[in-house]
Amino acid sequence: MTFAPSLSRRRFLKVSGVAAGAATVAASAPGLLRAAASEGEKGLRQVPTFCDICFWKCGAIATVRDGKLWKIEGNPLDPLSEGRLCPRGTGGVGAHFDSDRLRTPLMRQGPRGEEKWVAVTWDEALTFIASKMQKIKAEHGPESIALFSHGLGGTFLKHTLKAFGTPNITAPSFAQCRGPRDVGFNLTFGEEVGSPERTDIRNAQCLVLIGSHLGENMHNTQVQEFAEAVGAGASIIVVDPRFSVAASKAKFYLPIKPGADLALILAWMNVLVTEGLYDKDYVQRFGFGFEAFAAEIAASTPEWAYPETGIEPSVIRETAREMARHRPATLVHPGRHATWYGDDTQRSRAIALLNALLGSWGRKGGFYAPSSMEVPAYPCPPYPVSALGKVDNPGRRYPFAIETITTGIREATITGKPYPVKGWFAYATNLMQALPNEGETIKAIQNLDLLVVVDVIGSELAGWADVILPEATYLERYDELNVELFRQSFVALRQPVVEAPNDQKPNWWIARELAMKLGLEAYYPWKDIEEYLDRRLTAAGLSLQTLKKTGIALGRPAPLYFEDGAEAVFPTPSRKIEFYSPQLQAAGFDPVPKYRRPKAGSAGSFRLLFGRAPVHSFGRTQTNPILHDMMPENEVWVNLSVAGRYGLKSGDRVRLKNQDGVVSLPVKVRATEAIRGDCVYMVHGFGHTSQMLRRALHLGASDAQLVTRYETDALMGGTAMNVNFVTLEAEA
Ligand SMILES: Nc1nc2c(c(=O)[nH]1)N[C@H]1C(S)=C(S)[C@@H](COP(=O)(O)OP(=O)(O)OC[C@H]3O[C@@H](n4cnc5c(=O)[nH]c(N)nc54)[C@H](O)[C@@H]3O)O[C@H]1N2
Ligand SMILES: Nc1nc2c(c(=O)[nH]1)N[C@H]1C(S)=C(S)[C@@H](COP(=O)(O)OP(=O)(O)OC[C@H]3O[C@@H](n4cnc5c(=O)[nH]c(N)nc54)[C@H](O)[C@@H]3O)O[C@H]1N2
Ligand code: SF4
Ligand SMILES: [Mo]
Repeated sequence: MTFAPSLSRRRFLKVSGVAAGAATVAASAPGLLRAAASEGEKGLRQVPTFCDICFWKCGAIATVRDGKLWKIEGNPLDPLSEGRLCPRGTGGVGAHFDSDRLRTPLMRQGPRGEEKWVAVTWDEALTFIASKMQKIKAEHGPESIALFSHGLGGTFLKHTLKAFGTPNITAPSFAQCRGPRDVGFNLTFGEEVGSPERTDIRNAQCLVLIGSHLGENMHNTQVQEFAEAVGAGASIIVVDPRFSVAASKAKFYLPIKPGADLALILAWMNVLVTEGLYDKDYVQRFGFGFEAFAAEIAASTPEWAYPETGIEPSVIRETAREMARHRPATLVHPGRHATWYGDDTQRSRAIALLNALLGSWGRKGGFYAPSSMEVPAYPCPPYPVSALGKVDNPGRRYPFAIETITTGIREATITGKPYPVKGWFAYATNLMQALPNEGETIKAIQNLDLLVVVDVIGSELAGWADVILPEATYLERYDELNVELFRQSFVALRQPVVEAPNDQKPNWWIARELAMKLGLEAYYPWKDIEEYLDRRLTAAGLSLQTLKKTGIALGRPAPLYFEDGAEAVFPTPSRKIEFYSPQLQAAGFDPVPKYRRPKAGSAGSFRLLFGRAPVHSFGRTQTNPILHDMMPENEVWVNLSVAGRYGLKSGDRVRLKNQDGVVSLPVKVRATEAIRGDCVYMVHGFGHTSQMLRRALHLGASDAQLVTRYETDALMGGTAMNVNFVTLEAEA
């Protein structure tokens, strides 16, 4: 049993010497020392913790002035933030002050989705939930309850539900996000790129971004390192149908036809191989099946790729040569949100292979070897083993899935097959915006006997709940420790900075109380979270007392690159980098990626694309008063000449109508040359419809609402969402 899920199934690189007592703890952050000195005099208090406005978990220092939360900044000791937070992190204090916060547990009155509630006590809410769970268990087995949980905060609820006996625990970060990438890299190198990604952007001399819109995607370390690389004169190649922030820093900008990336990557590899520009020593030492691979891509010339991609053959050749010139310090970024067109695992595999040709895996300026600290789990009884197994992927229909598939659980909830699912818990995930086709989500919810949502605000999903449990925000609670695989190993503590303003409770308390009501006391041998954290930290040679002061402890540095002694291991079946994949061939898939043209939309329609804005996280920050003020609504990017044809100019409002007749809320047009004419683009997370989100209600449009269609990746069950088309409808 592991109780440190962030380490399971990923390579755990043992750092020599990071046994008890060997971890290095810096005395104190410089900023903290100053603050400690001033405490009392000016009524200032500083508390190190880590951010939760997104899943990057940057180390931070919060300042309380005269008993009130004042500001939050980066913790200079933290290797993720290096002392600087992104704009969302800085605005994170707004989460505490948000007037749209849930204040007390709520139970549904009237039909599901009507958003009529009665306030109840925690004891009433948890007693009701526990008795419903026992009833479902008695009728259908414990597997009949599923948990959707996104992020570190869900650790203890996962623990309670595993102890209850369900194996059906999932997050949208696999099948709706990075799943295809992780599977594609795993099939090729035998390892994943992880989160935070093991990309050595800082040292890259050539950085290739295929849709990875760093600068809008604000994952802190990546953006800071991107800025460093640009400052150091790295050659940047950006491939995106939209002129992104990253594109504005690029030496080469390739405005590709949406969905044609695999054709471009195959053509790049064709150039590297036919011109003999790839890293022959590296491929010879570490590669498997190179000859068969080379034969497969022989026909994928730049001339072949041109009509598919819209990128001139001369540009394809020139950019391939640019990559070769800087290898192995050429990093083709693996991306993160990879669920685009349905061939995503194969596209990700092609990205992995391109990196392999450039010799960048395990090399400086490519992909480093990450390490993590050993922080032993708190000893606990083993979880019961389910006789039925997981519900999401019957018969391993998606043979290469390596995590539980959210949409597989949704499907089982609708069909009752392979067995019925009657209860859902959702922790820190808004499935109405995260999963494609909200109609299917609603259909599944209608089949449930119990839907419990744990959130800080009343999301769209909370609107459909039977019981809503209000959580304390990250600034008001302890959480599980953050131990990650990264370039520098570390352990970080989240601790309360201020008290929760109303009757909100932290997840560890909620999960523990629920376990008590379910008779699962044996799984909570610790009396409270402080005892739990201290025991884990003590076992690692640290203590809660020290971490409360510093927020973070660093492990010993480990070699990052093959040339420095990092072990060149490839845990694939052949123990090599699989240019040709016998695993894929045996399962009936292309052993070398093949391009298939994505389906086009009907005449006069535009492909709907979406992405991030620097000041918002998904659909979770629109009611945060600080971040709301910076960007209250989204816009739809429409190509300037297309807009002209429709008589539209920037600031006009339109509605988007998709291929299935779904019509969006009115949204402002941004008429711009910075996007191709065959697509439109908007920032994800707006167009809220939950009445509980008063500040954000009906502002902007929701991409999720328009994503009624999706293509399922046959290898691993990911749901590709860039397959919807819209027309522009005048706003009356
Ligand atoms: N159409 C469309 N769908 C997408 C995407 C897209 O761009 N477009 N992106 C995909 C990607 S990349 C991902 S990773 C997923 C993300 O999908 P989700 O993980 O579902 O992300 P959010 O939609 O932000 O939902 C997070 C929920 O957590 C709540 N929350 C915030 N803080 C806390 C807290 O401290 N405690 C608790 N209990 N709850 C909290 C928020 O209020 C919000 O309701 O969505 C995927 N789905
Ligand atoms: N500010 C902020 N930052 C975030 C998040 C957030 O919510 N807010 N969420 C985080 C999470 S969980 C994730 S997964 C990442 C997601 O961020 P990324 O992985 O960087 O990007 P995507 O969301 O996949 O893609 C969006 C970009 O791809 C382009 N694009 C669309 N279609 C195509 C295509 O066919 N080909 C190519 N080449 N490009 C295309 C779009 O124009 C856009 O620029 O962001 C992370 N960072
Ligand atoms: S990237 Fe920004 S929002 Fe995410 S954890 Fe770091 S500071 Fe917070
Ligand atoms: Mo994501």
